[in-house]
Amino acid sequence: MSDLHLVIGNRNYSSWSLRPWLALKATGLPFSETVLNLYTDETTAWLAATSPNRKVPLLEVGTLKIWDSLAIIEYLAELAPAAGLWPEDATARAIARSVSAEMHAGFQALRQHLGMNIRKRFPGYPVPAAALADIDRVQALWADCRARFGAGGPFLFGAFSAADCMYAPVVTRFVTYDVALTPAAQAYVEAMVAQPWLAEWSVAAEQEAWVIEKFEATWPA
Ligand SMILES: N[C@@H](CCC(=O)N[C@@H](CS)C(=O)NCC(=O)O)C(=O)O
Repeated sequence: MSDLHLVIGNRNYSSWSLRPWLALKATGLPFSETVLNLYTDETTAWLAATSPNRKVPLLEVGTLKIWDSLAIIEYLAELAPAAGLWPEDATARAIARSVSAEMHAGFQALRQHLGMNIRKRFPGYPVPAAALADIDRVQALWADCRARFGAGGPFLFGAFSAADCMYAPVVTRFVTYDVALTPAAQAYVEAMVAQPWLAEWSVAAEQEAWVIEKFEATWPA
């Protein structure tokens, strides 16, 4: 097998980068990485020359380039089936794929109004009304996954899975913006915050020196 090389963006802000990075960690396979400071002229030019969709994440496997977070996770699930990125049970797997696709395609208001910013804390953040429906839906689907499939562990499908990779940046947003959660959702957030790979990423995000002003929320001033 060729070497795995993952190109990602700023750990503090790049939610799409976090997802496949967690999945790569879950495979246990060795990999190298390039971390880019996004939205600089240099990075934009580099991505235009290197990444088919001009974005991160990008997984390079020899000459093969795989772009898009979910496509990378699917590739890794096939490459390392023993990692159990998708649940073994067919019903659980179908729901895990559904909630992952829903995350990938949706929750625009949540993503717009509560941008990932792992370093920041906004106690009592006034969540814009537009994002509340997304937050309710996230909590409902988390509760459904936990109730139906979560008996074997603290994650959405019990053991850590691709669905947790997909929702990890929502977990960090809920922490950053001090979002009031149901007890069940709060318990899941705490399990994820304690998850060693997400904790490792968060420490690296804290230590990252790059600042992207347009992603720095201005509330409170
Ligand atoms: N649908 C893509 C979204 C990727 C994406 O939007 N990446 C952002 C960073 S989180 C990016 O590369 N932005 C850099 C740019 O547009 O120049 C995925 O799931 O991977």
